[in-house]
Amino acid sequence: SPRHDPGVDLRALGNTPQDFARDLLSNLYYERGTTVESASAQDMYDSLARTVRDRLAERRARTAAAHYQANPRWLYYLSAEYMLGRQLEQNLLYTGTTDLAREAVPDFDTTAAQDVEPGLGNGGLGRLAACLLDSLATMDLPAVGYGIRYDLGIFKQDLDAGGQVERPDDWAFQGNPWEFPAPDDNQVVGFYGKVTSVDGRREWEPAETVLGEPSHMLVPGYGTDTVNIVRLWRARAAQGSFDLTRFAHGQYAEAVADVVRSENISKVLYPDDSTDLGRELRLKQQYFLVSCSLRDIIRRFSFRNDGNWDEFAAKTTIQLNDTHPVLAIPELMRLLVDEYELDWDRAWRITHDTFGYTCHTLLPEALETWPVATIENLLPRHLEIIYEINARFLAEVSERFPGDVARIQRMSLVQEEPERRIRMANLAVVGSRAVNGVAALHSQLLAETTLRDFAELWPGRFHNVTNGVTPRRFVKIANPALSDLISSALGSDAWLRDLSLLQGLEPFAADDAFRARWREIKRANKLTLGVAPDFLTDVIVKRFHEYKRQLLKLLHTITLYQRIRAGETPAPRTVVFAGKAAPGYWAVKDVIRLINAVAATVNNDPAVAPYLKVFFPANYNVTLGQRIYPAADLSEQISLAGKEASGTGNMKLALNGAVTIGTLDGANVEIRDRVGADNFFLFGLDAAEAATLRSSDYRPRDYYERDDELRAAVDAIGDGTFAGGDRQAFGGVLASLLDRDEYLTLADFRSYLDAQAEVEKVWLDAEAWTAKSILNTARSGYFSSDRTIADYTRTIWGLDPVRVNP
Ligand code: DL6
Repeated sequence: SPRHDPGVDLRALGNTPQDFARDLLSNLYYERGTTVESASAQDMYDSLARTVRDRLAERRARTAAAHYQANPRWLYYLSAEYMLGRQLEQNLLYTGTTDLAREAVPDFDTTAAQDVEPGLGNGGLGRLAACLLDSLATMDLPAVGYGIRYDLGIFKQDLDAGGQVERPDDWAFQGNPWEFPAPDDNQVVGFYGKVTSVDGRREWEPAETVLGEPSHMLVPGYGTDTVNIVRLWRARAAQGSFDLTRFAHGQYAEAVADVVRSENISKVLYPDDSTDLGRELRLKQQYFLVSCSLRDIIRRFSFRNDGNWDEFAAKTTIQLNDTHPVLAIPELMRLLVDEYELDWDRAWRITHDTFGYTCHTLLPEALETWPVATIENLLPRHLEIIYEINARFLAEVSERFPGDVARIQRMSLVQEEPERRIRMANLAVVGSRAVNGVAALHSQLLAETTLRDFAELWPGRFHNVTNGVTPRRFVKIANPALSDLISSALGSDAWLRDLSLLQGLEPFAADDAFRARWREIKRANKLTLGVAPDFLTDVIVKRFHEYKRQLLKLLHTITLYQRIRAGETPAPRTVVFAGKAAPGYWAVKDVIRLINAVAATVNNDPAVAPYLKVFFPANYNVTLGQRIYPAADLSEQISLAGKEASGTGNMKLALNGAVTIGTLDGANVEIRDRVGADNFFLFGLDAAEAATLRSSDYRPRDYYERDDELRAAVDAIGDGTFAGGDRQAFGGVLASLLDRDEYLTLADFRSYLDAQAEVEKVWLDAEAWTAKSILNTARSGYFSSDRTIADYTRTIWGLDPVRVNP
């Protein structure tokens, strides 16, 4: 029977200034129990958020009704990470209530500043997930994102004496008004225990159970009434876990031990995995996400399709965002075979037809593996199922490649040496009907290197879907002045839903007045960021990793510094570094310390001040990114070719009119193809050359000895110039550069400096630079996540839009 009463008009909320102000007051009175006069900034923020949220909730109800009616094929996106970014400004924009809110709220800016970004992810992978959800809703596609509601998101980065210090990110400490808890949709998740045979069937009796309690946040589409959801699971101890007897005996810690153990599962994003317990906790998180989500997916399916399993894969497509949720494959098999009693072959057909897997890396060390012993202990039945999948799979490989033992060993789901481990990427490929990389080069290299054996076995299974970013958040919200200029040039804001329309800006690259206005906006954005408005703003903002080569940028910065000290007068520039390093990744934490040491020296040298500044704002996150991209002139995408899967910062920067200096890596290749070689500063080895050099007898010291400027820059790191004379301070960085240089920084140094000389030449011709900047924006429409979703829908998901009745 219909759950939505057609007699009730939920749209009574209305959008006049009076309606909006009334609802705001009502939330202030009835939800916060306060008045305008005594409201704190938090009270006002919470009430405003609820007022906006209620408008989305009404659309959500209509979306749910439309979905119920259509009984469509669904996409379920499983991801351990979502970097959602701040919600208030987005939701004001999507409900068209920004002006109403500014009018109704006494001090809007203070109120809006209370909005906290839920940092439930690390970097590109998590932000991509958020962009894809935005585009799915915008394109009216029925989708649910599933994830974990970590109590503590990605750590907050502080800089202490230039070094990274991690502080907990208690993002929901003040509550999260955007969230709807649904405690009665909870799921029970088991761990440990034993497997027995009962009437010829395997039965898992977990020794420990935990509740997964969902809440959801709304994911509105832009320019449409569709509002999808992202459902986040939080671990709770079963009711009655509190030990009253122990508490009565004063054993307070023991009294809550079970509660704490259960709830630790969703306590932090990526618990430290340097201990066995930490590693087990990560695996627990992965299974927790998968188990809760699959049961929820089956519940949703059964509700409309009456347990007709042959329809399951037709109605359900599940995308695995990297390997973190790959346990979903054996878990679905377990549910189908053990709980719903389907035979293995039928269960396997359904499972295989349901899953798609996106790989986000080329680094072999980033492909997850789990010790067999850990899985056996935590998930004994899943290990049996993985073995059975493996046995059947290897039989297929042997049949295709008889006697090819080496191939069988490479492809096996079980790595034997030096320790028996389960290879999650292999499991993902075997259990999915489609596998994709995230940029053309990445997908090509996956098929040629990392996943080559699989691509040979099943060439039709491999696809490319180049990443994209949402122009709503990263242009419209981040850069309102530029957005207005674009809309007035194009005659409408339709480009926000069809980013290919940006092409219409091309002729404006030759329009003097337009270029002047473009520059004015960039200048104002620099002032907002707090950097010198007339300096070239040169930005490298991303996670810290050796392959991303922040160190190459730093060597260039040191060279500029030394040239200025020697009397040269280069074009003034601010080098902006921002990003976090994994807490245990000491090699790059040293690089952060070194950058800040260089910054202190450079920024305190009056002779250098007119030409060079180094700026390292702490705690790079979505919010800070939204301030940096609009201010950038030069986008640094300088990873060693063949290492960056795609990158998405490169897209956000190009869309905001930054010109890229980059290697032929990841999506840089496609950016260059689209914006044109004349509007991109290319340097460095390509992927094939880099692979050849790495596998040869590469000697970084040869480069160091041959190049005077390189030697001077490296020597300055070693001679204490940036460490008050302490020669040991950066010894680790120095040794890694001169002795190993795994990512060929020294090999690419000279070519990089040549490209930077070209940058400077063009920059000094402001009109020529601005034309390139405009053409970068005009030709980057392809990098909308709407296009990414269109590609997924066409090649992998096969979804149809469901329109929501107005
Ligand atoms: O696909 C999103 C994003 C890419 O843009 C980055 O190039 C890639 O490094 C990142 N991958 C990861 C996962 N693992 N590793 N390494 O974060 O995905």
